[in-house]
Amino acid sequence: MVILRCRVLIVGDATVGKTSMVQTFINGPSGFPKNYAMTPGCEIFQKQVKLENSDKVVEFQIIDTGGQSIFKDIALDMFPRSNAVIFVYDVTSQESFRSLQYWIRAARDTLKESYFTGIIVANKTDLNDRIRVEMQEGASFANQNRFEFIEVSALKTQDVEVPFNRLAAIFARNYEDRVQEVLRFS
Ligand SMILES: Nc1nc2c(ncn2[C@@H]2O[C@H](COP(=O)(O)OP(=O)(O)OP(=O)(O)O)[C@@H](O)[C@H]2O)c(=O)[nH]1
Ligand SMILES: [Mg+2]
Repeated sequence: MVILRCRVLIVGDATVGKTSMVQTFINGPSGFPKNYAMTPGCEIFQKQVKLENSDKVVEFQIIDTGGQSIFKDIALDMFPRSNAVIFVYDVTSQESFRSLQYWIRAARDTLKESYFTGIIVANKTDLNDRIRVEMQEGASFANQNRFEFIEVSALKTQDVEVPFNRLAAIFARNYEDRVQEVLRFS
């Protein structure tokens, strides 16, 4: 069995549901926090994802950052130490969607682009009657930035594992490509 370690940073404005998404991914529906508790700085979690039809396991080190503005510098410090970034916005908040431009620019400024995989996650899709950012808008923004786009609801534990499964697949494929490259030149 091959274990690939991937450090993934979760960023986005305060209250978009970063912690809720991470907790439901790790612990299932019971992980959904009952009350809002801002993440003070950052918290690190670990979870393994086994790839289908493969001997590979991706071990995620998940860095859940606090989106409140006083913690932004802490999140920025984490970028160079990450292999992948999940950018989260809240579908009921235009402002959280616009903020992704800031987070993406920060990522591009500090990460070596070739080693950085990004995914855009639209959270709180259960709040259908309060949607302010249409799915199409999110999807085309992700497309312009060459990131994948995934809609989730942490509250309903709906599709919270999808971003991590996608990252695991991309990460394993990049690893295979690098192995092939090394073999070609050896
Ligand atoms: N309706 C709904 N509410 C959600 C969802 N995800 C999170 N929330 C609520 O949104 C609020 C903020 O959730 P958090 O997960 O703490 O947000 P965060 O992005 O980690 O916030 P910071 O740590 O301050 O950056 C809480 O009251 C959650 O209950 C969701 O999918 N649907
Ligand atoms: Mg949080």
